[in-house]
Amino acid sequence: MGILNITPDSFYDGGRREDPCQAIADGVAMVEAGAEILDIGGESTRPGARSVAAEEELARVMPVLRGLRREVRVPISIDTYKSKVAQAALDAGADMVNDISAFRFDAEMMTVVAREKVPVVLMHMQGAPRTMQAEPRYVDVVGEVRAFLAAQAGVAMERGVAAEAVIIDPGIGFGKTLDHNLELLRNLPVLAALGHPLLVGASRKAFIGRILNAEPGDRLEGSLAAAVAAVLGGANILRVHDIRETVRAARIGDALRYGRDPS
Ligand code: HH2
Repeated sequence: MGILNITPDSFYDGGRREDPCQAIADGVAMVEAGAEILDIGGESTRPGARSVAAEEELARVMPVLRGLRREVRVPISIDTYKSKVAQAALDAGADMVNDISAFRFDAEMMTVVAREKVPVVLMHMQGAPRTMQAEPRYVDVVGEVRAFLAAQAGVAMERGVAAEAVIIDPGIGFGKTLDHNLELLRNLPVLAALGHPLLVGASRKAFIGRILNAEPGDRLEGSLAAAVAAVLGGANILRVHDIRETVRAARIGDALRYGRDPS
């Protein structure tokens, strides 16, 4: 899953795509590099980020979504927790919703997903982006994330979303310390055992920077290592900035895990 942020302030690719034509070209290039899903986002949810109004988010993402829909055939995901944005994106040809709040921030979101019968990513986050890194606390991070994802997946399935269309995500970096992130990445099989597709988003995140003492622009190798670890732990979808490199690294992970090169 290629990350296509249309924001001024995302922690890695913010401000790169003020011109929708640039964003569309980047999306096409990601597909050419091997992305099998594109995830379009119009609001940064990095630690400390403030929310933007739905109108602003729509103004950022819709021209790009409409343009890309004409250019690529891969599924397009809309990265939003706002039901209004999700509905407009689905109406314009998006195929799935990536809700980092797993229905917590906008209760209407589950109605939209159920009515439109689209796959949905449900991500775990402790708190909300503005304050989530202040003092993340768990008694048992893996158990708590597992229980939350199982409960929210249950809600989606009660509303008629098929089990295989409910994609779960531990939410690396969302209300988690370095140790919490590592504990989750170490225990991905516990989450995979829930029986839903598993998505992991570790690309260029701060925990990699903490280990390597590196800025976002200098976190490629760390991201690739985390990607391979995620594949070995049972991840089915990797949400990443660097497509070509991650596809190649993940093929090694696939070969190790499944004993063959699936391509
Ligand atoms: N991470 C980010 C945003 N959306 N969605 C899912 N499902 N999982 C993630 O781990 C995830 C996500 C944050 O990364 P990015 O989009 O690169 O940055 P920003 O929030 O600053 O736009």
